[in-house]
Amino acid sequence: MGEPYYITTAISYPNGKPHIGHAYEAIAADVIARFQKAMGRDVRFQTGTDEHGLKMAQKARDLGITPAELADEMTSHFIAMADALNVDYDVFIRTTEPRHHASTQELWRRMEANGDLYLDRYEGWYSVRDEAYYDASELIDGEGGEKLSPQGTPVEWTVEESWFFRLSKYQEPLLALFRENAEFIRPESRRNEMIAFVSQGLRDLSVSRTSFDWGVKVPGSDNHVMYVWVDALTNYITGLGFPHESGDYARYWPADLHLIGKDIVRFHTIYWPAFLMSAGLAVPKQVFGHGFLLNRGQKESKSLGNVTDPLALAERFGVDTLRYFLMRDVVFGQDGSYSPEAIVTRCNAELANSYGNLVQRTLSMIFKNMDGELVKFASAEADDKLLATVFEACHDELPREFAALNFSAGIDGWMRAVFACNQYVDEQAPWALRKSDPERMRAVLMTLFMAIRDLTIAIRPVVPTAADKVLDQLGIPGDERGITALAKADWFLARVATGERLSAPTPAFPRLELTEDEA
Ligand code: ME8
Repeated sequence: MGEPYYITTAISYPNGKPHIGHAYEAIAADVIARFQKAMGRDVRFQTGTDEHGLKMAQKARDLGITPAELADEMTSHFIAMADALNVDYDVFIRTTEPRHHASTQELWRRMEANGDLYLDRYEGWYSVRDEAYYDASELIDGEGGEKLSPQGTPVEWTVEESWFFRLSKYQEPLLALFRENAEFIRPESRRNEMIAFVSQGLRDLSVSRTSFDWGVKVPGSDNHVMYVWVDALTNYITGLGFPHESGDYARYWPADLHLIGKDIVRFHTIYWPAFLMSAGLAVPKQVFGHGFLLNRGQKESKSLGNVTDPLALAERFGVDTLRYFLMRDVVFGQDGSYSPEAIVTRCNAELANSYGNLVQRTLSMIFKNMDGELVKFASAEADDKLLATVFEACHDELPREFAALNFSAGIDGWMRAVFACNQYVDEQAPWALRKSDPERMRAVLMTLFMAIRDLTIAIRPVVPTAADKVLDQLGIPGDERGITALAKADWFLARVATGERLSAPTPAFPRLELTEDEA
Protein backbone atom coordinates (compact mmCIF):
# COMPACT_ATOMS: atom_id res chain seq x y z
CA MET A 1 0.00 0.00 0.00
CA GLY A 2 1.25 3.50 -0.88
CA GLU A 3 1.79 6.47 1.40
CA PRO A 4 -1.51 7.72 2.86
CA TYR A 5 -3.11 10.84 1.38
CA TYR A 6 -6.18 12.34 3.05
CA ILE A 7 -8.23 14.95 1.22
CA THR A 8 -11.52 16.55 2.25
CA THR A 9 -13.98 19.01 0.76
CA ALA A 10 -15.96 21.43 2.89
CA ILE A 11 -19.17 19.84 4.12
CA SER A 12 -22.06 21.63 2.43
CA TYR A 13 -25.10 23.16 4.07
CA PRO A 14 -28.03 21.06 2.90
CA ASN A 15 -30.46 23.98 3.21
CA GLY A 16 -31.07 23.87 -0.53
CA LYS A 17 -30.03 21.85 -3.54
CA PRO A 18 -26.37 21.80 -4.58
CA HIS A 19 -25.24 24.64 -6.83
CA ILE A 20 -22.38 24.95 -9.30
CA GLY A 21 -19.94 26.02 -6.53
CA HIS A 22 -20.56 22.74 -4.73
CA ALA A 23 -20.07 20.85 -7.97
CA TYR A 24 -16.83 22.70 -8.67
CA GLU A 25 -15.35 21.88 -5.29
CA ALA A 26 -16.42 18.23 -5.43
CA ILE A 27 -14.96 17.83 -8.93
CA ALA A 28 -11.66 19.50 -8.03
CA ALA A 29 -11.31 17.29 -4.95
CA ASP A 30 -12.11 14.21 -7.01
CA VAL A 31 -9.50 15.13 -9.63
CA ILE A 32 -6.91 15.52 -6.86
CA ALA A 33 -7.94 12.22 -5.25
CA ARG A 34 -7.78 10.35 -8.55
CA PHE A 35 -4.48 12.00 -9.41
CA GLN A 36 -2.92 11.01 -6.08
CA LYS A 37 -4.18 7.45 -6.56
CA ALA A 38 -2.62 7.44 -10.02
CA MET A 39 0.65 8.47 -8.33
CA GLY A 40 0.44 5.41 -6.11
CA ARG A 41 -0.87 7.04 -2.95
CA ASP A 42 -3.32 5.33 -0.61
CA VAL A 43 -6.06 7.94 -0.86
CA ARG A 44 -8.84 8.65 1.57
CA PHE A 45 -11.40 11.17 0.24
CA GLN A 46 -14.13 12.57 2.46
CA THR A 47 -17.06 14.84 1.72
CA GLY A 48 -20.45 15.35 3.33
CA THR A 49 -23.08 17.70 4.72
CA ASP A 50 -23.13 20.22 7.58
CA GLU A 51 -26.61 19.69 8.95
CA HIS A 52 -26.78 21.71 12.17
CA GLY A 53 -26.98 25.42 12.89
CA LEU A 54 -29.41 28.26 12.79
CA LYS A 55 -29.44 28.47 9.02
CA MET A 56 -30.82 24.93 8.77
CA ALA A 57 -33.26 25.49 11.64
CA GLN A 58 -34.65 28.67 10.09
CA LYS A 59 -34.97 27.24 6.60
CA ALA A 60 -36.83 24.22 7.96
CA ARG A 61 -39.15 26.49 9.92
CA ASP A 62 -39.88 28.52 6.76
CA LEU A 63 -40.77 25.31 4.94
CA GLY A 64 -42.86 23.97 7.82
CA ILE A 65 -40.76 20.83 8.24
CA THR A 66 -38.22 19.67 10.85
CA PRO A 67 -34.52 20.39 10.36
CA ALA A 68 -33.94 16.63 10.23
CA GLU A 69 -36.43 16.28 7.39
CA LEU A 70 -34.80 19.15 5.51
CA ALA A 71 -31.36 17.60 6.01
CA ASP A 72 -32.52 14.18 4.86
CA GLU A 73 -34.10 15.48 1.72
CA MET A 74 -31.32 17.87 0.68
CA THR A 75 -28.47 15.55 1.61
CA SER A 76 -29.89 13.01 -0.82
CA HIS A 77 -29.37 15.63 -3.56
CA PHE A 78 -25.74 16.14 -2.54
CA ILE A 79 -25.11 12.40 -2.66
CA ALA A 80 -26.85 12.20 -6.04
CA MET A 81 -24.70 15.07 -7.32
CA ALA A 82 -21.48 13.36 -6.26
CA ASP A 83 -22.57 10.16 -7.96
CA ALA A 84 -23.66 11.93 -11.13
CA LEU A 85 -20.37 13.86 -11.42
CA ASN A 86 -18.31 10.70 -10.90
CA VAL A 87 -16.99 11.97 -7.57
CA ASP A 88 -15.52 8.87 -6.05
CA TYR A 89 -15.45 9.68 -2.34
CA ASP A 90 -14.65 7.10 0.33
CA VAL A 91 -16.68 8.64 3.15
CA PHE A 92 -19.79 10.80 3.00
CA ILE A 93 -20.27 12.20 6.47
CA ARG A 94 -23.42 13.79 7.90
CA THR A 95 -22.95 15.82 11.04
CA THR A 96 -26.23 14.52 12.49
CA GLU A 97 -24.75 11.02 12.80
CA PRO A 98 -24.39 9.84 16.43
CA ARG A 99 -20.67 9.07 15.92
CA HIS A 100 -20.16 12.72 14.99
CA HIS A 101 -21.85 13.96 18.17
CA ALA A 102 -19.60 11.66 20.20
CA SER A 103 -16.48 12.82 18.38
CA THR A 104 -17.30 16.53 18.72
CA GLN A 105 -18.12 16.18 22.42
CA GLU A 106 -14.78 14.48 22.98
CA LEU A 107 -12.96 17.30 21.19
CA TRP A 108 -14.87 19.75 23.43
CA ARG A 109 -13.92 17.86 26.61
CA ARG A 110 -10.27 17.97 25.62
CA MET A 111 -10.37 21.70 24.95
CA GLU A 112 -12.11 22.19 28.29
CA ALA A 113 -9.57 19.99 30.10
CA ASN A 114 -6.89 22.23 28.65
CA GLY A 115 -8.54 25.27 30.27
CA ASP A 116 -9.61 26.82 26.97
CA LEU A 117 -13.39 27.00 27.51
CA TYR A 118 -15.26 29.33 29.89
CA LEU A 119 -18.83 30.51 30.38
CA ASP A 120 -19.72 34.19 29.79
CA ARG A 121 -22.29 36.40 28.07
CA TYR A 122 -22.16 37.22 24.43
CA GLU A 123 -23.30 40.40 22.76
CA GLY A 124 -22.48 41.05 19.16
CA TRP A 125 -23.41 41.27 15.51
CA TYR A 126 -24.45 37.86 14.28
CA SER A 127 -25.04 36.82 10.69
CA VAL A 128 -27.35 33.85 10.40
CA ARG A 129 -26.36 33.31 6.82
CA ASP A 130 -22.64 33.09 7.59
CA GLU A 131 -23.25 31.47 11.00
CA ALA A 132 -20.68 33.92 12.36
CA TYR A 133 -20.32 36.84 14.73
CA TYR A 134 -18.61 39.96 13.43
CA ASP A 135 -16.86 42.85 15.03
CA ALA A 136 -18.56 46.25 14.55
CA SER A 137 -15.43 47.42 12.75
CA GLU A 138 -15.81 44.69 10.15
CA LEU A 139 -19.36 45.59 9.15
CA ILE A 140 -20.21 47.40 5.95
CA ASP A 141 -23.21 49.58 5.15
CA GLY A 142 -25.93 48.20 2.91
CA GLU A 143 -27.78 50.20 0.28
CA GLY A 144 -30.58 51.10 2.70
CA GLY A 145 -28.07 52.05 5.42
CA GLU A 146 -28.50 48.70 7.21
CA LYS A 147 -25.48 46.88 8.69
CA LEU A 148 -24.06 43.99 6.66
CA SER A 149 -21.32 41.45 7.32
CA PRO A 150 -18.10 41.69 5.25
CA GLN A 151 -19.71 39.00 3.02
CA GLY A 152 -22.69 41.31 2.46
CA THR A 153 -25.15 39.29 4.54
CA PRO A 154 -27.59 40.79 7.12
CA VAL A 155 -26.46 40.89 10.76
CA GLU A 156 -28.48 41.17 14.00
CA TRP A 157 -27.46 42.42 17.44
CA THR A 158 -27.59 39.33 19.63
CA VAL A 159 -27.16 38.80 23.39
CA GLU A 160 -26.89 35.34 24.97
CA GLU A 161 -25.10 33.27 27.60
CA SER A 162 -22.33 31.46 25.83
CA TRP A 163 -19.29 29.27 26.23
CA PHE A 164 -16.13 30.92 24.97
CA PHE A 165 -13.01 29.42 23.46
CA ARG A 166 -9.72 31.13 24.35
CA LEU A 167 -8.79 31.91 20.78
CA SER A 168 -6.69 34.88 21.93
CA LYS A 169 -4.25 32.41 23.50
CA TYR A 170 -3.50 30.98 20.06
CA GLN A 171 -2.42 34.14 18.29
CA GLU A 172 1.30 33.41 18.60
CA PRO A 173 1.08 29.65 17.96
CA LEU A 174 -0.96 30.37 14.81
CA LEU A 175 1.45 32.98 13.54
CA ALA A 176 4.28 30.53 14.18
CA LEU A 177 2.39 27.86 12.23
CA PHE A 178 1.90 30.23 9.27
CA ARG A 179 5.51 31.40 9.41
CA GLU A 180 7.12 27.99 9.70
CA ASN A 181 4.92 26.35 7.13
CA ALA A 182 4.54 28.52 4.05
CA GLU A 183 2.37 25.85 2.41
CA PHE A 184 -0.17 25.66 5.21
CA ILE A 185 -2.46 28.26 3.62
CA ARG A 186 -2.73 28.48 -0.13
CA PRO A 187 -2.93 30.37 -2.39
CA GLU A 188 -0.48 33.02 -1.24
CA SER A 189 -3.10 35.82 -1.32
CA ARG A 190 -5.20 33.96 1.29
CA ARG A 191 -2.15 33.32 3.41
CA ASN A 192 -1.35 37.03 3.50
CA GLU A 193 -4.94 37.86 4.47
CA MET A 194 -4.85 35.41 7.37
CA ILE A 195 -1.46 36.60 8.61
CA ALA A 196 -2.78 40.17 8.59
CA PHE A 197 -5.96 39.13 10.38
CA VAL A 198 -4.23 37.19 13.16
CA SER A 199 -1.55 39.87 13.57
CA GLN A 200 -4.26 42.37 14.53
CA GLY A 201 -5.00 40.26 17.59
CA LEU A 202 -7.61 37.56 18.17
CA ARG A 203 -10.66 37.80 20.41
CA ASP A 204 -12.05 34.81 22.24
CA LEU A 205 -14.72 33.01 20.28
CA SER A 206 -18.29 32.37 21.32
CA VAL A 207 -18.75 28.63 20.82
CA SER A 208 -22.19 27.76 22.15
CA ARG A 209 -25.80 28.88 21.70
CA THR A 210 -28.81 28.71 23.98
CA SER A 211 -31.35 30.27 21.62
CA PHE A 212 -32.03 27.05 19.71
CA ASP A 213 -31.29 23.35 20.09
CA TRP A 214 -30.51 22.03 16.61
CA GLY A 215 -26.90 21.01 17.18
CA VAL A 216 -24.46 19.01 19.28
CA LYS A 217 -25.10 19.34 23.01
CA VAL A 218 -22.35 20.83 25.14
CA PRO A 219 -21.17 18.13 27.59
CA GLY A 220 -22.42 18.96 31.09
CA SER A 221 -24.32 22.05 29.86
CA ASP A 222 -27.48 20.62 28.38
CA ASN A 223 -29.19 23.91 27.51
CA HIS A 224 -26.27 24.82 25.19
CA VAL A 225 -25.62 23.50 21.72
CA MET A 226 -22.22 24.00 20.17
CA TYR A 227 -21.61 26.74 17.66
CA VAL A 228 -22.10 25.02 14.33
CA TRP A 229 -18.53 25.66 13.18
CA VAL A 230 -17.06 23.70 16.12
CA ASP A 231 -19.12 20.73 15.12
CA ALA A 232 -18.67 21.24 11.36
CA LEU A 233 -14.87 21.38 11.43
CA THR A 234 -14.69 18.27 13.60
CA ASN A 235 -16.19 16.22 10.74
CA TYR A 236 -12.70 15.83 9.33
CA ILE A 237 -11.60 13.66 12.24
CA THR A 238 -14.96 12.01 12.97
CA GLY A 239 -14.75 10.41 9.55
CA LEU A 240 -11.46 8.80 10.59
CA GLY A 241 -13.00 7.22 13.69
CA PHE A 242 -11.97 9.86 16.27
CA PRO A 243 -11.95 9.62 19.33
CA HIS A 244 -10.39 6.24 18.50
CA GLU A 245 -6.87 7.28 17.73
CA SER A 246 -5.81 3.97 16.24
CA GLY A 247 -6.89 2.71 12.82
CA ASP A 248 -7.89 5.26 10.19
CA TYR A 249 -7.14 8.24 12.41
CA ALA A 250 -3.59 7.03 12.99
CA ARG A 251 -3.15 6.28 9.32
CA TYR A 252 -4.69 9.38 7.70
CA TRP A 253 -4.50 12.24 10.20
CA PRO A 254 -3.25 14.95 9.80
CA ALA A 255 -5.05 15.59 6.52
CA ASP A 256 -2.90 16.37 3.51
CA LEU A 257 -5.44 18.83 2.15
CA HIS A 258 -8.64 20.55 3.19
CA LEU A 259 -10.06 21.89 -0.05
CA ILE A 260 -12.53 24.72 0.61
CA GLY A 261 -13.78 27.96 -0.91
CA LYS A 262 -12.20 31.35 -0.25
CA ASP A 263 -15.06 32.51 2.01
CA ILE A 264 -14.32 29.97 4.74
CA VAL A 265 -10.54 30.15 4.91
CA ARG A 266 -10.67 31.92 8.28
CA PHE A 267 -12.56 29.04 9.90
CA HIS A 268 -10.15 26.46 8.54
CA THR A 269 -6.85 28.20 9.11
CA ILE A 270 -7.51 29.99 12.42
CA TYR A 271 -10.32 28.33 14.38
CA TRP A 272 -9.66 24.76 13.32
CA PRO A 273 -5.91 24.62 14.03
CA ALA A 274 -6.53 26.45 17.33
CA PHE A 275 -9.14 23.85 18.39
CA LEU A 276 -6.79 21.05 17.42
CA MET A 277 -3.81 22.54 19.24
CA SER A 278 -6.00 23.02 22.30
CA ALA A 279 -7.10 19.38 22.18
CA GLY A 280 -3.51 18.22 21.70
CA LEU A 281 -4.10 16.96 18.16
CA ALA A 282 -2.04 17.50 15.01
CA VAL A 283 -3.05 20.28 12.60
CA PRO A 284 -3.74 19.61 8.91
CA LYS A 285 -0.88 19.95 6.44
CA GLN A 286 -2.60 22.28 4.01
CA VAL A 287 -5.75 24.33 3.47
CA PHE A 288 -6.45 25.53 -0.05
CA GLY A 289 -9.09 28.22 -0.61
CA HIS A 290 -10.31 27.94 -4.19
CA GLY A 291 -12.06 30.79 -5.97
CA PHE A 292 -15.72 31.28 -6.70
CA LEU A 293 -17.40 30.24 -9.88
CA LEU A 294 -19.43 32.90 -11.59
CA ASN A 295 -22.11 32.54 -14.23
CA ARG A 296 -21.01 34.71 -17.17
CA GLY A 297 -19.08 36.78 -14.66
CA GLN A 298 -22.01 37.17 -12.23
CA LYS A 299 -22.71 35.55 -8.89
CA GLU A 300 -25.67 33.20 -9.17
CA SER A 301 -28.70 34.18 -7.17
CA LYS A 302 -32.39 33.42 -7.12
CA SER A 303 -33.23 37.09 -7.66
CA LEU A 304 -31.11 37.31 -10.83
CA GLY A 305 -32.72 34.09 -12.00
CA ASN A 306 -29.38 32.72 -13.17
CA VAL A 307 -29.03 29.71 -10.86
CA THR A 308 -27.74 26.71 -12.79
CA ASP A 309 -28.36 23.15 -11.74
CA PRO A 310 -24.96 21.46 -12.02
CA LEU A 311 -26.61 18.19 -12.97
CA ALA A 312 -28.42 19.82 -15.89
CA LEU A 313 -25.06 21.21 -17.01
CA ALA A 314 -23.44 17.78 -16.78
CA GLU A 315 -26.31 16.22 -18.67
CA ARG A 316 -26.16 18.84 -21.38
CA PHE A 317 -22.39 18.87 -21.99
CA GLY A 318 -21.25 15.54 -20.53
CA VAL A 319 -19.69 14.88 -17.14
CA ASP A 320 -16.13 14.57 -18.41
CA THR A 321 -16.49 17.69 -20.54
CA LEU A 322 -17.72 19.72 -17.57
CA ARG A 323 -14.91 18.37 -15.37
CA TYR A 324 -12.32 19.19 -18.03
CA PHE A 325 -13.67 22.68 -18.56
CA LEU A 326 -13.63 23.55 -14.86
CA MET A 327 -10.11 22.29 -14.25
CA ARG A 328 -8.71 23.69 -17.48
CA ASP A 329 -10.40 27.05 -17.81
CA VAL A 330 -10.30 28.31 -14.23
CA VAL A 331 -6.90 29.14 -12.74
CA PHE A 332 -7.08 27.23 -9.48
CA GLY A 333 -7.29 29.63 -6.57
CA GLN A 334 -8.81 32.43 -8.64
CA ASP A 335 -12.45 33.11 -9.43
CA GLY A 336 -13.68 31.66 -12.68
CA SER A 337 -16.55 32.19 -15.02
CA TYR A 338 -18.52 29.74 -17.09
CA SER A 339 -21.05 29.92 -19.85
CA PRO A 340 -22.27 27.50 -22.51
CA GLU A 341 -20.11 29.25 -25.17
CA ALA A 342 -17.00 29.00 -23.02
CA ILE A 343 -17.60 25.28 -22.36
CA VAL A 344 -18.35 24.48 -25.99
CA THR A 345 -15.46 26.52 -27.39
CA ARG A 346 -12.86 25.12 -25.01
CA CYS A 347 -13.99 21.54 -25.19
CA ASN A 348 -14.50 21.40 -28.94
CA ALA A 349 -11.05 22.87 -29.55
CA GLU A 350 -9.18 20.70 -27.10
CA LEU A 351 -11.13 17.54 -26.35
CA ALA A 352 -13.00 16.92 -29.59
CA ASN A 353 -10.77 18.42 -32.29
CA SER A 354 -7.29 17.94 -30.81
CA TYR A 355 -7.21 14.95 -28.47
CA GLY A 356 -10.38 13.17 -29.62
CA ASN A 357 -9.54 13.52 -33.27
CA LEU A 358 -5.98 12.28 -32.71
CA VAL A 359 -7.30 9.15 -31.03
CA GLN A 360 -10.05 8.60 -33.55
CA ARG A 361 -7.96 8.95 -36.69
CA THR A 362 -5.05 6.94 -35.31
CA LEU A 363 -7.17 4.03 -34.14
CA SER A 364 -9.18 4.07 -37.38
CA MET A 365 -5.99 3.81 -39.43
CA ILE A 366 -4.68 0.96 -37.27
CA PHE A 367 -8.02 -0.78 -37.66
CA LYS A 368 -8.32 -0.23 -41.41
CA ASN A 369 -4.72 -0.39 -42.59
CA MET A 370 -3.32 -2.97 -40.16
CA ASP A 371 -6.46 -5.01 -39.40
CA GLY A 372 -6.22 -3.66 -35.87
CA GLU A 373 -2.99 -5.54 -35.28
CA LEU A 374 -0.25 -4.13 -33.05
CA VAL A 375 3.31 -4.90 -34.15
CA LYS A 376 6.89 -4.37 -33.06
CA PHE A 377 8.64 -1.67 -35.05
CA ALA A 378 12.03 -0.02 -35.56
CA SER A 379 11.64 3.62 -34.59
CA ALA A 380 13.04 6.59 -36.51
CA GLU A 381 14.38 9.74 -34.89
CA ALA A 382 11.09 11.63 -35.27
CA ASP A 383 9.26 8.82 -33.46
CA ASP A 384 11.64 8.80 -30.50
CA LYS A 385 11.48 12.56 -30.32
CA LEU A 386 7.69 12.58 -30.23
CA LEU A 387 7.55 9.89 -27.57
CA ALA A 388 10.09 11.76 -25.45
CA THR A 389 8.01 14.95 -25.70
CA VAL A 390 4.83 13.12 -24.75
CA PHE A 391 6.51 11.27 -21.90
CA GLU A 392 7.93 14.49 -20.49
CA ALA A 393 4.50 16.14 -20.50
CA CYS A 394 2.65 13.13 -19.06
CA HIS A 395 5.20 11.74 -16.64
CA ASP A 396 6.84 14.95 -15.42
CA GLU A 397 5.11 18.19 -16.27
CA LEU A 398 1.45 17.38 -15.68
CA PRO A 399 2.12 15.48 -12.42
CA ARG A 400 4.42 18.23 -11.15
CA GLU A 401 1.77 20.89 -11.81
CA PHE A 402 -1.11 18.77 -10.50
CA ALA A 403 0.81 17.99 -7.31
CA ALA A 404 1.11 21.76 -6.81
CA LEU A 405 -2.63 22.15 -7.63
CA ASN A 406 -1.85 24.11 -10.81
CA PHE A 407 -4.35 22.25 -12.93
CA SER A 408 -4.64 24.59 -15.87
CA ALA A 409 -0.84 24.74 -16.20
CA GLY A 410 -0.60 20.94 -16.07
CA ILE A 411 -3.31 20.56 -18.71
CA ASP A 412 -1.59 23.20 -20.80
CA GLY A 413 1.56 21.06 -20.91
CA TRP A 414 -0.56 18.05 -21.81
CA MET A 415 -2.28 19.99 -24.60
CA ARG A 416 1.09 20.95 -26.07
CA ALA A 417 1.96 17.26 -26.25
CA VAL A 418 -1.38 16.59 -28.00
CA PHE A 419 -0.51 19.32 -30.53
CA ALA A 420 2.92 17.75 -31.06
CA CYS A 421 1.19 14.46 -31.91
CA ASN A 422 -1.16 16.10 -34.38
CA GLN A 423 1.72 17.90 -36.00
CA TYR A 424 3.57 14.57 -36.24
CA VAL A 425 0.55 12.98 -37.94
CA ASP A 426 0.46 15.79 -40.50
CA GLU A 427 4.21 15.59 -41.16
CA GLN A 428 4.42 11.80 -41.34
CA ALA A 429 1.16 11.50 -43.33
CA PRO A 430 0.70 7.78 -42.58
CA TRP A 431 -2.19 7.55 -45.10
CA ALA A 432 0.27 8.37 -47.89
CA LEU A 433 2.72 5.70 -46.67
CA ARG A 434 0.19 2.95 -46.97
CA LYS A 435 1.24 2.03 -50.51
CA SER A 436 4.72 3.61 -50.67
CA ASP A 437 6.23 2.35 -47.41
CA PRO A 438 3.90 0.15 -45.31
CA GLU A 439 6.60 -0.64 -42.79
CA ARG A 440 7.12 3.03 -42.09
CA MET A 441 3.35 3.51 -41.85
CA ARG A 442 3.23 0.82 -39.18
CA ALA A 443 6.04 2.51 -37.24
CA VAL A 444 4.21 5.84 -37.35
CA LEU A 445 0.89 4.33 -36.23
CA MET A 446 2.54 2.33 -33.44
CA THR A 447 4.34 5.47 -32.25
CA LEU A 448 1.00 7.24 -32.11
CA PHE A 449 -0.56 4.28 -30.31
CA MET A 450 2.12 4.58 -27.63
CA ALA A 451 1.73 8.35 -27.38
CA ILE A 452 -2.07 8.09 -27.03
CA ARG A 453 -1.72 5.61 -24.21
CA ASP A 454 0.51 8.05 -22.28
CA LEU A 455 -1.70 11.06 -23.00
CA THR A 456 -4.81 9.19 -21.93
CA ILE A 457 -3.33 7.92 -18.68
CA ALA A 458 -2.13 11.42 -17.78
CA ILE A 459 -5.51 13.10 -18.29
CA ARG A 460 -7.52 10.24 -16.76
CA PRO A 461 -7.99 11.90 -13.32
CA VAL A 462 -9.82 14.75 -15.07
CA VAL A 463 -11.91 12.76 -17.56
CA PRO A 464 -12.11 9.28 -16.00
CA THR A 465 -14.96 7.81 -18.06
CA ALA A 466 -13.74 8.90 -21.47
CA ALA A 467 -10.16 7.94 -20.62
CA ASP A 468 -11.20 4.47 -19.55
CA LYS A 469 -13.18 4.09 -22.74
CA VAL A 470 -10.07 4.93 -24.78
CA LEU A 471 -7.82 2.72 -22.65
CA ASP A 472 -10.32 -0.13 -23.12
CA GLN A 473 -10.09 0.40 -26.87
CA LEU A 474 -6.29 0.33 -26.63
CA GLY A 475 -6.43 -2.86 -24.56
CA ILE A 476 -4.53 -1.42 -21.58
CA PRO A 477 -5.24 -3.52 -18.45
CA GLY A 478 -7.14 -1.84 -15.62
CA ASP A 479 -4.21 -2.05 -13.21
CA GLU A 480 -1.83 -0.35 -15.67
CA ARG A 481 -3.66 2.95 -15.94
CA GLY A 482 -1.86 4.86 -13.20
CA ILE A 483 0.70 7.59 -13.83
CA THR A 484 3.15 5.25 -12.09
CA ALA A 485 2.65 2.80 -15.01
CA LEU A 486 3.95 5.35 -17.53
CA ALA A 487 7.58 4.57 -16.75
CA LYS A 488 7.07 0.81 -17.01
CA ALA A 489 9.57 -0.59 -19.50
CA ASP A 490 8.37 -2.90 -22.27
CA TRP A 491 4.67 -2.34 -21.68
CA PHE A 492 4.25 -2.01 -25.44
CA LEU A 493 5.97 -5.30 -26.21
CA ALA A 494 3.84 -7.00 -23.58
CA ARG A 495 0.75 -5.48 -25.20
CA VAL A 496 1.86 -6.63 -28.67
CA ALA A 497 2.46 -10.11 -27.28
CA THR A 498 -1.17 -10.44 -26.20
CA GLY A 499 -2.04 -10.55 -29.91
CA GLU A 500 -5.28 -8.74 -29.10
CA ARG A 501 -6.46 -6.64 -32.08
CA LEU A 502 -8.10 -3.24 -31.99
CA SER A 503 -11.75 -2.97 -33.00
CA ALA A 504 -13.26 -0.11 -34.98
CA PRO A 505 -12.98 2.92 -32.64
CA THR A 506 -15.86 5.01 -31.36
CA PRO A 507 -15.22 8.72 -30.65
CA ALA A 508 -14.36 9.63 -27.05
CA PHE A 509 -15.50 13.26 -27.31
CA PRO A 510 -18.13 14.15 -29.91
CA ARG A 511 -18.25 17.79 -31.06
CA LEU A 512 -20.77 19.94 -29.21
CA GLU A 513 -23.09 22.44 -30.88
CA LEU A 514 -24.54 25.49 -29.13
CA THR A 515 -28.30 25.80 -29.29
CA GLU A 516 -29.79 29.15 -30.24
CA ASP A 517 -30.76 30.19 -26.72
CA GLU A 518 -27.33 29.23 -25.35
CA ALA A 519 -25.46 31.45 -27.80
O1 ME8 B 1 -19.64 26.97 3.88
N1 ME8 B 1 -18.08 28.89 -6.26
O2 ME8 B 1 -21.15 25.32 3.32
P1 ME8 B 1 -21.67 25.86 1.90
C1 ME8 B 1 -17.21 28.04 -5.70
N2 ME8 B 1 -21.05 24.29 5.69
N3 ME8 B 1 -17.34 27.52 -4.46
C2 ME8 B 1 -18.40 27.90 -3.75
C3 ME8 B 1 -19.36 28.79 -4.26
C4 ME8 B 1 -19.17 29.30 -5.59
N4 ME8 B 1 -20.02 30.11 -6.18
N5 ME8 B 1 -20.30 28.96 -3.30
C5 ME8 B 1 -19.91 28.19 -2.24
C6 ME8 B 1 -20.26 25.95 4.13
N6 ME8 B 1 -18.77 27.56 -2.51
C7 ME8 B 1 -20.02 25.23 5.44
C8 ME8 B 1 -18.67 24.56 5.37
S1 ME8 B 1 -16.73 23.00 6.36
C9 ME8 B 1 -16.33 22.37 7.86
C10 ME8 B 1 -18.27 23.78 6.60
C11 ME8 B 1 -18.03 26.64 -1.63
O3 ME8 B 1 -22.68 24.85 1.45
C12 ME8 B 1 -17.78 27.20 -0.25
O4 ME8 B 1 -16.69 28.07 -0.28
O5 ME8 B 1 -22.08 27.27 2.00
C13 ME8 B 1 -17.53 25.93 0.54
O6 ME8 B 1 -16.18 25.52 0.43
C14 ME8 B 1 -18.44 24.91 -0.13
O7 ME8 B 1 -18.81 25.48 -1.39
C15 ME8 B 1 -19.68 24.61 0.69
O8 ME8 B 1 -20.38 25.83 0.94
